[in-house]
Amino acid sequence: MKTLAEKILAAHCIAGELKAGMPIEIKIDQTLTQDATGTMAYLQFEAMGCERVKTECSVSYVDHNTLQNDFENADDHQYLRTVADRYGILFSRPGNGICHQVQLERFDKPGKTLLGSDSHTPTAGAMGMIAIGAGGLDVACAMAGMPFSLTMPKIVNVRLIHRLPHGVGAKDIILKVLSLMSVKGGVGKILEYTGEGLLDLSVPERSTICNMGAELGATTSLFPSDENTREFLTKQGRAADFIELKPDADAVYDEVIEIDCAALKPLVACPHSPDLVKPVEELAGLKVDQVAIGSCTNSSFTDLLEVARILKGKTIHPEVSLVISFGSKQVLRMLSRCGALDDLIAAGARVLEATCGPCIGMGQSPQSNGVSLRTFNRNFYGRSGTLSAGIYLVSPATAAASAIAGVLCSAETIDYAKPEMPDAYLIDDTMLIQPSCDPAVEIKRGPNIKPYPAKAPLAETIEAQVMIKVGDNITTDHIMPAGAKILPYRSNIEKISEFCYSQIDPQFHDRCLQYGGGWIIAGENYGQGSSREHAALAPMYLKIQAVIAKSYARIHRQNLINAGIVPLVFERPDDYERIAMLDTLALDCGKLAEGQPLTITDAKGFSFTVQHHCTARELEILRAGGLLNLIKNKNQKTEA
Ligand code: MIC
Ligand code: SF4
Repeated sequence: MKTLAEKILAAHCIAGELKAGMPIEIKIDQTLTQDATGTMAYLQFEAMGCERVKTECSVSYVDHNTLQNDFENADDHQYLRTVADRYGILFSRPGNGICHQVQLERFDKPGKTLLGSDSHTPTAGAMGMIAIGAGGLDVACAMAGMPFSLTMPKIVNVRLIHRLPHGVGAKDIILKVLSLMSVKGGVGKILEYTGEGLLDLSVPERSTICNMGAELGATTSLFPSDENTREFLTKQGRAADFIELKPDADAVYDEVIEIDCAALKPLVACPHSPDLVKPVEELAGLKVDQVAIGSCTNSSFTDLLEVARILKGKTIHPEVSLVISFGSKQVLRMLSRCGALDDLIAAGARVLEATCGPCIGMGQSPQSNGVSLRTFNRNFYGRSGTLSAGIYLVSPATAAASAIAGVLCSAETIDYAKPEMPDAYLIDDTMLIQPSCDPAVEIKRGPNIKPYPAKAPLAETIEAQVMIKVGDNITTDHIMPAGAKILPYRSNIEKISEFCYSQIDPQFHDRCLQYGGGWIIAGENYGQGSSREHAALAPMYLKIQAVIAKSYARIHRQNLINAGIVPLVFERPDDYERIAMLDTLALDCGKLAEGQPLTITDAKGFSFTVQHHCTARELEILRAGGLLNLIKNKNQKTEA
């Protein structure tokens, strides 16, 4: 009676009971990092004093910071290349593609576990593996051979029935799930897909669905490993990696959702949240200024071939700018060989490199008040680089049809053949560098690489002022924005902290310096979105000591703990209303104990109760002033 998630977790469980809500520890087989989170992860890994990585396979990708306006990004690439060579990590060079796409093509294996310092790591769930996003420090620990700690999630069964109609794609399935569950509906859950509808979905299509499970806040999403998986692996020259995996026929799930694919219409997620989903026909006719196709959600060979088939022989609307970024070098070469790249260029597409590009605000910001249709996964406020722009998330077919029409419309009435999986994928691993693992390798640190900031152990009491009060669903893009101006400072916490909260409260940084840090007060689902630990490290650097929120997104809560910032939860959500900016709040940290509520006093003359929900291990991390301190303390004890 086991679900597939339970089977894979049971095979990797090192400690704890696989019962929803209980703390468990699992063995991690594979890790991935990308350049925007990787530099910190490897600095932390180096600080752990290991001779080499202890995983079956660890890959370091360069895909985010590839606009090289100055020395910073190139410095990071050089550090990443040399540190990978030294410690046994495969290095995927810039140009080889977006981490999740390349990982799917070349490394994902059914039945394995993967931990990645990027929130879309669950993309690999398409291959029947448990793939989880985490902060860089957790990934560094996994590379050092430590197990990954998590709370056993609930398992939700999403049953797909019937075939998708023409012009409706995998993206529409996940947008439908988002409309049903919302951006916080997946917190503490694994989504396991079953049903006859999945037989029609190829591994790349499944990866679109798993990818955007991150937008639900889910721990991960998962498909069985079946004949479609065998086909994909065989065509990638990796038939030997295939094993069949599925849930038991009588598996018991905590929740069941059924989606009738045949009844689905093309959908669009409206600004500024991936769950503000409407049917395309409801917004049909909306004038479009930009169309951006690509990202780890929709940049597979078949996705882009579908776009090429819709655009073939046509010219995009004169008032639309169409940009395309490719998932990988494999995708780009295959499109080039079959002539589809020419169809895209002929139609007027502006061809970008195989990286994240506009998805993370690295160029191609839309015009003021512009409407940008994107096949990406996030449309958070400001992420595109233009605060006044509205970003709408759609499928590649809808994006292509709209690029021609100049207004939002679906591809349902366009006559084109949906691409099948190719007979074979083009295998070319020349941009993956095998590490030497030689201790004599010189690790090169340009001036952009600054050390991980130090943090003192938890103080006996926290008595400080409220530095910011924010509402519900605050994303890590609000806390620590990305984009071409800020992303290059990911290896320099002092510098990047200047931009903390800059898009919604430009005074935040200076206020923290003026008052010596303090508290953050927040609403529901605090820290949703990315895995960037910079959204915890920058506040930590600015001496934020604790956050009180109504609830948290999983990865951000863990990153706060790893950074030594106490994540507290209002026992009565109404208390949120009573607290104002600059109130002085006091907490006796000596009272932090497992399962015990805490009392906070507000100098205005009232007190209220908060919970911390921390496990014994998490409390140990907080007391040490963060996970790295705890590891160093333990190492010192063993050496002594
Ligand atoms: C994102 O899509 O927000 C990112 C950039 O890939 C992040 C990681 C980061 O901030 O570096 C993610 O999703 O975790
Ligand atoms: Fe890159 Fe965008 Fe995917 Fe993040 S969501 S990994 S920025 S393509």
